[in-house]
Amino acid sequence: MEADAGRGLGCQKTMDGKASNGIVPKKEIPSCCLKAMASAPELDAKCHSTVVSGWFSEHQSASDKGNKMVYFNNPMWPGEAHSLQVESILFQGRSEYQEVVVFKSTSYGKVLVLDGIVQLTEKDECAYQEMITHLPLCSIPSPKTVLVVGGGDGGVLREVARHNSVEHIDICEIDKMVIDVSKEFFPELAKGFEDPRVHLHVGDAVDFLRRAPKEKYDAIIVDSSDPVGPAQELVEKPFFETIAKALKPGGVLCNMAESMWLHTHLIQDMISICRKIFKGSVHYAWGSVPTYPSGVIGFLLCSTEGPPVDFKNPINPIEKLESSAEYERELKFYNSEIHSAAFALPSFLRREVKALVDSPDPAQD
Ligand code: SPD
Repeated sequence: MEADAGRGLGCQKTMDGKASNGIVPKKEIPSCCLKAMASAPELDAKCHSTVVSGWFSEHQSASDKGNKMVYFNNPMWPGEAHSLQVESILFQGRSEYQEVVVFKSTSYGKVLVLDGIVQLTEKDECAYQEMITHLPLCSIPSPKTVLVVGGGDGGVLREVARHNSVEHIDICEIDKMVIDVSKEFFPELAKGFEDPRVHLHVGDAVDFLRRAPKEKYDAIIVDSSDPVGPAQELVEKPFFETIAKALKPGGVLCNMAESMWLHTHLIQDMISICRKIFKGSVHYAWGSVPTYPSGVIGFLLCSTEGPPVDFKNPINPIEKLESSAEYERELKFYNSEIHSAAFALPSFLRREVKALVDSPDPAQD
């Protein structure tokens, strides 16, 4: 389905071609995010992606109030505009869970947008997928069983597949439309699904983890969208508890953990919750992704009680894998130096993180 750039995406069509009225149900915001959005009065803001005059603006949500278009701030980053120039809209559809848009930008290649929020662009996806995958997998000696939560575009699978020690990869993605759209428009990411070690489960990860065998995984990677909409439960305590149970002793979690510039309270909450649940260690790392709000994204790294994990000094360095014959695609962002550097926190974040945790871990200092 092709649509012109320069026109609002208010008139939606579902993937099966049925027209929809474009009304998105009101979204409940979790308490941790309410703190982050304390200054946003638009609780009824709708998450429509919007293209106006050839520009996609992530901050905007459009609402038609009596024939007058009113634009709201996105509750996750009030008062900011993140825009990309649009060459053409390649796909727009509405799944059971969210609005899915793919467009071609003039400077970042193709862009995947869910509920009005940029998930990836062809130009900078490498930074996010490589970091969220290799930070955990290079921190343990020989990862064998891995679970990816979300990650329906396949980019994280592509990165996990670099690790020869891995024997089994489960992925639980709730939205099949994301997988289908990625296979069609982002083959460089979706090729991750082709690896024979991958087992795809389309469904709710909260449910999947509740039913997961105890101590099954060496590593769990939570590659979710922001915690508004389908990913809401993925930053809450019960979810982290099921993750800890599904990990082996000394197993690791890497969870997408937003921007230190925009979501300090959410980060504090996540660290605080995880410090109670993960008896090994809990750390925050970050990296640069230019098309995410504020240009950075964080990762929460936790380990369960068991063999200690030294997150800051990779025991399973990627450079060792890079020299192996099966290594096809060059890494663009991640290396062992970036790995260690990712744990260095700016002074303001160090202070804020330290102030909230119950028993500060000296390693965070
Ligand atoms: N604010 C956007 C955060 C998006 C994180 N998920 C991206 C999915 C890429 N595999």
